[in-house]
Amino acid sequence: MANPNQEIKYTKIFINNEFVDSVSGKTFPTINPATKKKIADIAEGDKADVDLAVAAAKAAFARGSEWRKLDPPARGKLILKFAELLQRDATILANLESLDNGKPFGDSVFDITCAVETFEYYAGWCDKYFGETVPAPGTMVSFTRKEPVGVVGQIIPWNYPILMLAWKWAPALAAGCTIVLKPAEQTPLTALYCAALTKEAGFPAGVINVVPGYGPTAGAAISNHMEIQKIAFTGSVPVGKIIMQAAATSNLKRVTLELGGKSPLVICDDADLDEAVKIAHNAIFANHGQNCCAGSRTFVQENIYDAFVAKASAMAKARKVGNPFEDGIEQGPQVDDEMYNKVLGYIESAKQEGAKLEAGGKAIGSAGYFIEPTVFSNVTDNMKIAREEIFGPVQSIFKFKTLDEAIERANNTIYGLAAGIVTKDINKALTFAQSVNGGSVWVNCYDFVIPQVPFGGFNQSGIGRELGKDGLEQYLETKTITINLTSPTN
Ligand code: TXE
Repeated sequence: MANPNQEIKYTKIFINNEFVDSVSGKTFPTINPATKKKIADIAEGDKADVDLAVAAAKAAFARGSEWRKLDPPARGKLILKFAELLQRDATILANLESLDNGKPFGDSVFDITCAVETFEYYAGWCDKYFGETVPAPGTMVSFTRKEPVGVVGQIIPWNYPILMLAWKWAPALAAGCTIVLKPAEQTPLTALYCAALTKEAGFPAGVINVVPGYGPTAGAAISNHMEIQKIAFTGSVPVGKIIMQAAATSNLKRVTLELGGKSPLVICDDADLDEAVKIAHNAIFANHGQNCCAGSRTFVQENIYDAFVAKASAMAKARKVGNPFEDGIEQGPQVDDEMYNKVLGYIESAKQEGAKLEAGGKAIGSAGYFIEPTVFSNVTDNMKIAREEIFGPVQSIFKFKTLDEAIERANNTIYGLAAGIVTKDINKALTFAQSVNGGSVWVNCYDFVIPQVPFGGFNQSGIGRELGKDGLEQYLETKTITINLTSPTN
């Protein structure tokens, strides 16, 4: 049952299977965005704590350690055991997620289900990735072997706290790496709870470490660390660039980045209008618009434009916004005052630049960070809301004439995370899918993300892929072994 009074059990840094205070003794508050009230004080990790966590992860990864000696099928079973515990405590975790992040309780339950599925999927990979035998001349025999990259640093955002943790931990553990994770400062609660569950599942000490704290301190200590071999980051483009620079100037650690987007969703005039309106609504308003692959540029063909705008506005006006723990609520508050002010700023800029406000457009009350589901029509390509990631509940509707024009405008962005098209014409669908710059393209659907399929961005939306086999490979090194036999093999 949804319970806003969920007990907060874990507030400290998790290193070597123990919860400890920060070396500095400092803490930071985590805030409930629905009430602006403090939920708990959390131990604030910094460089000294990251150093301890990396030392623990390094020891856990040492040759001959319990973790390194664990057979691949046993590693898979351990990951499955952890998935079972996540499922057992799904309600507790969903309460913590909704308290910390503000998303409706039902959405939190869904995220936890997706997290469980991600661990189950990668548990199966532990004993199923192979090297290759390579044709070599004469007496030479060459083959490759996949090995874990080692100690990995992972920095995650606040929009899908437990799901982003799952996307990071599951492939890293399947590959046999050890982990130092920093959750976002806005949402540390579920990561700390998950840390406790890894101990209960039986992961050896040091395999998984969680250091809550701020980006420029704890985050920077991870990205600059000389003994972390890979960093995986999800967050903003500017921080992605800082992390890549830090990786380059420290020890050339491997880098994967999952950054922002300005994803186009194209609605053709042959589409079923009601279905198209629904797909476009969910594409932008899911998770309060705080979604890296949000369909934040809705392109609608000219002869259905007015009808689409009318229906999309009606749907936005009907969206239920309120207390995330109440039944039937579809949208809670934005995550914090910074995002709240940022989104309201974008709404103001759209009004000033001449977009037509069709729905919403302002904050709701002042008790929490609530913003009305907002729709703008007559949005043009040069407006600020057309170019920058808003990360809030703001639908921007553009008008187009031909598919070629829509494709060109869809690609006119620094990003390239995702794209969608709604049409009954397979030719249009495939032409679009093959021409648009985006790591995921959805036809007659949107946001279909499952553990089996790779996810990630073109251009400044990131580097590398998460999920699927591609996601696993980011945590593996290829080693080539060559043997000179005493006599030719053929
Ligand atoms: O992101 P940050 P913020 C986008 C979205 C949003 C904007 C800003 O457009 O409006 O980013 O959000 C850590 N070294 N996305 O400020 O700062 C930080 O502590 C190392 C898209 O929340 O990138 C947190 O753990 N780490 C997105 C994480 O980076 C640093 C999800 C993300 O924070 C750091 C979230 C530093 N110098 C926001 N500075 C997506 N791709 O889904 C911060 N961090």
